[in-house]
Amino acid sequence: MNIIPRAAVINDLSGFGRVSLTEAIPVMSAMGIEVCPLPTAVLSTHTYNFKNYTFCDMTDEMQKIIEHWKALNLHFDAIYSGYLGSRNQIDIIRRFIDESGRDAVVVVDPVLGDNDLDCTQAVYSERMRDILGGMKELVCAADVITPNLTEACLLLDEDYIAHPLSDSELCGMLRRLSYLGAEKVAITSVMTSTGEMSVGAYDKAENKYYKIDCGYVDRPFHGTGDIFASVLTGALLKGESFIDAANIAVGFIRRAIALTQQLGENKIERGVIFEPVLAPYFSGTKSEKYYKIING
Ligand code: PXL
Repeated sequence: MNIIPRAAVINDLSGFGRVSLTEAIPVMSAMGIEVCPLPTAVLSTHTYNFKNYTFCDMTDEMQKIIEHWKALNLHFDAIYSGYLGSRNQIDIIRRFIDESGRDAVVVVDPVLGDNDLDCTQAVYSERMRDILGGMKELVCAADVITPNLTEACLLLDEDYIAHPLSDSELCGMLRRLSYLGAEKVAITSVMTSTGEMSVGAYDKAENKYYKIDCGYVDRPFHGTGDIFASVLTGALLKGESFIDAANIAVGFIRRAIALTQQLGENKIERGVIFEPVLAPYFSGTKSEKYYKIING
């Protein structure tokens, strides 16, 4: 461990729209983590609902950044990846993990899309099929994975589940994802049969399955998956257990969503207003307990 836990955070930098690095850096820094960003692309906005966004691919730079970090002999306590734009980038990150991730916690947020619609696109576009193939390999190298429900179905080659999930369906899906290799699995954006939006979590070592209640969410909010994975990684680095780290992440998102609704931010592509929540949240406030064991 470094004095301040250090994380290599591999994600895109989207100028407007609150996703990826513009969430990971402030959130994890506020948690007391040293964030070393490895940008996969630089965009004017994220790609959801915006037209004519700019996109600068950073693949060549990524390789150079990694080489320089290697020369500096940097030690990372976590390697955390999000949006990767090509199969080539996935291979670069896979090598980076193999070479420098020996005692780092490896968190892979397998960003592939959201909602059934995106799922369909992901299966039919050749580029996305390539990325999906790469992601399936990358998740094998992870200690922790955080797919949303769409991504979970894609990784498992299963049809998207449009109906609310029963606890046993959720547990089955968590278990099947864990067979891909990661010890700890969280599935976000799960509508459960009891009506609440939830995160499902499974810790293989403990053999316990959890459902974390995200409260009432009246529409999809953009960028919450990135916040979830960022807070989770930060909390793991601060020594929290997996379930407590996931619970802290859900608690933070619940507050950001509540504030976003209260302030009337009504464009889903702008993401959730998290900035005013950030400082007080991480200065000693205790998170409420939103989870319960649903198996094990
Ligand atoms: O939040 C996922 C994400 C990350 N990066 C970019 C995106 C999206 C989702 O749309 O467009 C560039």
